[in-house]
Amino acid sequence: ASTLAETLESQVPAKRLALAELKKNHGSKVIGKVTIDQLIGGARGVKCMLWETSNLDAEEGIRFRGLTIPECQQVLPTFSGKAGDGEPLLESIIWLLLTSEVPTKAQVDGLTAELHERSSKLPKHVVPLLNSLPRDMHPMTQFSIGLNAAQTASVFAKAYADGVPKNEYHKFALEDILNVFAVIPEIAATIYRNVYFDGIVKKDQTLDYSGNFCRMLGYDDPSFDELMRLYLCIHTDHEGGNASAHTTHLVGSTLSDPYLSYAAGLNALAGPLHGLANQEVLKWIQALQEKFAKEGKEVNADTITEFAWETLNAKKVVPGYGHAVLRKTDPRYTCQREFGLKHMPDDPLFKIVDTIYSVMPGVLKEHGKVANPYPNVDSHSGVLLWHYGFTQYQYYTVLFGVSRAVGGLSQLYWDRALGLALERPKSHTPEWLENFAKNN
Ligand code: AMX
Repeated sequence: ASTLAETLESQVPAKRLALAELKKNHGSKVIGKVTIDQLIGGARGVKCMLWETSNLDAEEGIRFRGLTIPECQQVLPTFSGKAGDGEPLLESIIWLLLTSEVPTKAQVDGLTAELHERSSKLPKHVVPLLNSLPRDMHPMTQFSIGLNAAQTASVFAKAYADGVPKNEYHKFALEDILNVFAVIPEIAATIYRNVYFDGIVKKDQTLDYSGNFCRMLGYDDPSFDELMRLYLCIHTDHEGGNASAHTTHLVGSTLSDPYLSYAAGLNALAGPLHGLANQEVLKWIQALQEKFAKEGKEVNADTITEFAWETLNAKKVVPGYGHAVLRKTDPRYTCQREFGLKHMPDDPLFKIVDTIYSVMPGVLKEHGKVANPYPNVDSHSGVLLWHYGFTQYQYYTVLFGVSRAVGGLSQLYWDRALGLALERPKSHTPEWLENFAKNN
């Protein structure tokens, strides 16, 4: 089997069997308990979701199908064709997340060509609809509207309406999933070009997915292409519990099609405690620069510390720091820092981010509230984009959204292939909890 669809189809029977056996032989085993704290506190740490594509360790960070980010950088095909020579191609990560196998360059090239071909499946009404939206509507709102509007092309929804049997759902889901991957760069680029430029989107399908996306956005710099490859790879997946992935999975469990499921995920990503944090980081740094420029002070460890305390004392969060699961520096932060050291060591904004990193964990530890005082992915992504002239930070979360589609929807394939159930946890009223607490 060498195409993506064939590779996946060949894996489905064994996976189904393994899950059925697990359920039959061990279904009643207890893997955790839930406290009232957890019920009130956003279900932190509650084990209640199956997730194939990646796993997040509090100390070590993310592994995509068992591979750390540095391992992915070593083994996955790159633009030059040689593993380890540059950043992995997004198509390699798509293959890895979906199949759990490291693809060959030929397989990746085949997928690139397939996605370019599928990009013509963007329904004709979507770009005119995007063109009609107000320029001051947030780019994430536009993205969500664009993807929802593209849903008219869903083959899953049509197959369901036509009465396709349940054990075939995944085949139609895969069609939609690959089509979503293929059409979102045009939706995203149209929004960028409309809001900030002339609305014209130019493609170059001789390039890979990320390179072509950069041309569509209007960038033509091989070093920026590499950044986009890295950016799109590391934001794909962060196990199942994060809000965008979980929302996609939840909505998909109602048999809503992949377009509608991921559009819901985008709305979750648009929240400031989640994906929007990357724009908030840039806003925070700009406010800091502005304040100290007015006061005639330079931005250094002392002034950054002062500004951090101002933020905390105003009961606001320091964007880009903290995490619901991680308890160490996010490896997605580290690999972006390494990219910065390699490509822009003297960039002033890069240096500010580095200085923030040198003081913020100490400040947050002293503050004493935060479970994780270290930076997350969003702390770094904006400044790298800024270096290449991509300064429209209100747009940054859209790039995150292009990438997160890959994780959320790769899992959605397996949700349907494994026949996972409608998600429906149990809620309790405060009265029930109080009563329970009295008697236990
Ligand atoms: N600055 C200030 N206070 C913070 C903080 C930060 N960066 N991170 C957490 N806290 C506060 C919380 O608001 C909470 O305060 P409360 O008790 O008054 O409600 C307290 O510390 C304990 O929270 P926690 O257990 O450390 O974090 P959490 O699991 O509840 O939330 C997260 C995790 C990411 C939402 C939080 O750290 C945060 O708001 N960070 C800033 C926003 C951000 O960077 N988000 C991006 C995360 C990555 C992503 O999804 N893209």
